[in-house]
Amino acid sequence: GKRKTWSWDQYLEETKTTAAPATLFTEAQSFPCSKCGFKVGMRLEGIDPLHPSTFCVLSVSEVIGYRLRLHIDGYSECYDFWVNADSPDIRPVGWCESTRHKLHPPKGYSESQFNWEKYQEACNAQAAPKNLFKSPNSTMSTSKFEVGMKLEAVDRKNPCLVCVASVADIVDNRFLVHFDNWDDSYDYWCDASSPHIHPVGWCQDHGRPLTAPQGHPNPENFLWEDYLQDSGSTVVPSQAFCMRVPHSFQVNMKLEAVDRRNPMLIRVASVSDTEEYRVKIHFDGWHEKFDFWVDSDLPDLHPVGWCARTGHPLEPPHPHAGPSDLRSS
Ligand code: MLY
Repeated sequence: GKRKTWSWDQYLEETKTTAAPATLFTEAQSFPCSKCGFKVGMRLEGIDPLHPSTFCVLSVSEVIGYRLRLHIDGYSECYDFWVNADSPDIRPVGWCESTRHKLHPPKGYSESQFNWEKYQEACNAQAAPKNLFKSPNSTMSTSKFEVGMKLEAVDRKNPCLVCVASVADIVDNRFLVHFDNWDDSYDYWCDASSPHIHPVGWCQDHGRPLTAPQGHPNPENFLWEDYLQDSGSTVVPSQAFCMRVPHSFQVNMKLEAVDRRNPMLIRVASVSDTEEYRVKIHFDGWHEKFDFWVDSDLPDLHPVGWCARTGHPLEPPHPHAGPSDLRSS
């Protein structure tokens, strides 16, 4: 049959629903104010999503609208990942050297052997121009955070656990939370307003269990005082924490969201449930068993119209018998 072009206006009217107001979204989720200048083949440096403490050599593999598929040079395509063009997780060639971060070389190169100039020559590749990268906005300060300081943090892979953690790195307004004696796969970058981080003593004050470092001799009776003394470390001062206010998304509000099973796709979506700092995302027309919880500031959520504005295809609601079929004629 003939297929009319899908439109948000018509869909909102037919379903008698409303778009989540653009003001509810963070800057990283909102309409970008510049075009994406990245081109396939350009090289850059950036955070490996599976190892957030590691910066690696990346190439742009695909550009769709304002989004990039990035490839970790020398590794399988199965590790490719998508970011928005203004992601703080990507940096120009030479950034690691100038900020004294270790750069993880492409597979097959040793760290001492790797040299960007020679590598670019060998690959006949261009470095992504510096002006394509978002310049850091210094709205929130990390000045009270120092590498090595201790805190209590939610393990986002096991969100019911609040654990002994350290500040492992600081870049611009963000720092890397690392869980003591665990590998870096649990690490995450956040800023001082994150609801997932707390000062030392928070669990005790709130009557909640604190997960001790891995291998702690007496995890049931972990004592900060002893641990700080034994490790010779200090704590993040409590004034450094400035937890943001809860989001204002409401159930049934519509938005555009990246499909996490196939992250090249952005779908028509709804908020199906809320918590203070999280929203449950439902893909319209799909079974609710595919709904999932995310932090409300996830950069993969966008206001209605984001795809049209940035030149990205938008996947309309899954067509089955439902309100969206009313429009077929
Ligand atoms: N069941 C998981 C729990 C890991 C928790 C790690 N956190 C504390 C950083 C496991 O043992 O792998």
